[in-house]
Amino acid sequence: MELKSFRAKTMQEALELVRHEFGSDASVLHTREVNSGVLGRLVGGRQVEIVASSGERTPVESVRAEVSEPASVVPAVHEDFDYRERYRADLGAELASELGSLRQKVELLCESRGQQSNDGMPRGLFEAYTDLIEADVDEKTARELADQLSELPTDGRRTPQQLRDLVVDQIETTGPIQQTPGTRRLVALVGPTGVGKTTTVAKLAANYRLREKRRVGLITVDTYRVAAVEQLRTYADIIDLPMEVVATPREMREAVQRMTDLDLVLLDTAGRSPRDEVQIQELKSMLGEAQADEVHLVLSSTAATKSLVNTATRFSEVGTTALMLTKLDEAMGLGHLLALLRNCGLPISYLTNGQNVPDDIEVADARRLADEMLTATTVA
Ligand SMILES: Nc1nc2c(ncn2[C@@H]2O[C@H](COP(=O)(O)OP(=O)(O)OP(=O)(O)O)[C@@H](O)[C@H]2O)c(=O)[nH]1
Ligand SMILES: [Mg+2]
Repeated sequence: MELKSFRAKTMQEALELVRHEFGSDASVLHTREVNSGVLGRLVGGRQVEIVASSGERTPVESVRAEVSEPASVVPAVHEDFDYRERYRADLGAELASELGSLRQKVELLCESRGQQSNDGMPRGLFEAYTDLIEADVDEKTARELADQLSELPTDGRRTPQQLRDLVVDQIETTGPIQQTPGTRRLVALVGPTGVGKTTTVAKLAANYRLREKRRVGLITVDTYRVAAVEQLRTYADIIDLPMEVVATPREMREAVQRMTDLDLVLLDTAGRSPRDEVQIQELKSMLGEAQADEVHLVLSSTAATKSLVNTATRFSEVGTTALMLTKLDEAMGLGHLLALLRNCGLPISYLTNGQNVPDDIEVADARRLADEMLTATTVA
């Protein structure tokens, strides 16, 4: 007597194979469904296996053409044949064939996607994408930049320089405040509380007065916070600058009038909550009275991307014209700022990187900032 297993997609086909091999008097010893797991179905599709012999046990014709029960662990021993041994060998062969088939399918899948790798991203770009993510750039921005990178001509491989240049392209800068001697320029700093507006006003004032020898004046509308006026007055006294404190739109008009002869007037404002519409409108009307030439939105680079973008949107109502980023020295990586720069529509004017007046400020430079952004910071 001969014993053999037959596999096919359907029971009918498997039986046909048995019939072909052993004739119509073949006996069916066992039937089972193979590749019945999710993985098995994905890889090889569902199959039916019949173990049959040429002897007489269950005639082929009496087997129902469907699989009813899952395979028993060890089928009944048939006469003197060591069926368990055979079954173990079959199982090993089956696993090996499934793994081989799986490997083949994965390879085919990769090939069919050509140059594509993770999530449809061309292979050469995947490295750039992960570099951006590591630099704390948000997922959406990283993907968009990778897409933009894919449109650039390449000799087959992407260089870090290409990515850097692309990031540089996203950063628009204003250069320093342009002050023409004999023409007064009025520059206001606005933003949320505690971001460094007053300190930055002091840094700018000191630099324009002491280094550029300009006639600089200060105006503050921050009468909300108890020590705010004194904070700015201390700087005004040290640098020897005229300073005005205004509380109403009329006072603002008069103060601006009194400072017509100066080269540069810096206007410090109270920290406003971007969520408070009344405060934003108050600020807007004050700036309207001042007729500011430039309104710089001051934001701390330590804030999260979403909050930065939302804040910039709210403050756009007051007529912001540029962006100042403070506290770069405290930020753990700067990549998150990229989304802000791409979305707020404002060019960057200055960056500040410490508390020291007047030294810790620099005119924003796109290349330097891009380098800083792409330097991933690892927090221990
Ligand atoms: N590390 C660091 N600290 C800064 C920087 N700029 C300002 N600060 C500090 O941030 C704190 C707040 O600064 P202010 O200039 O008072 O901030 P502000 O925006 O005027 O605050 P409000 O007027 O209350 O809205 C102070 O302790 C500053 O010394 C910076 O670039 N780096
Ligand atoms: Mg202040």
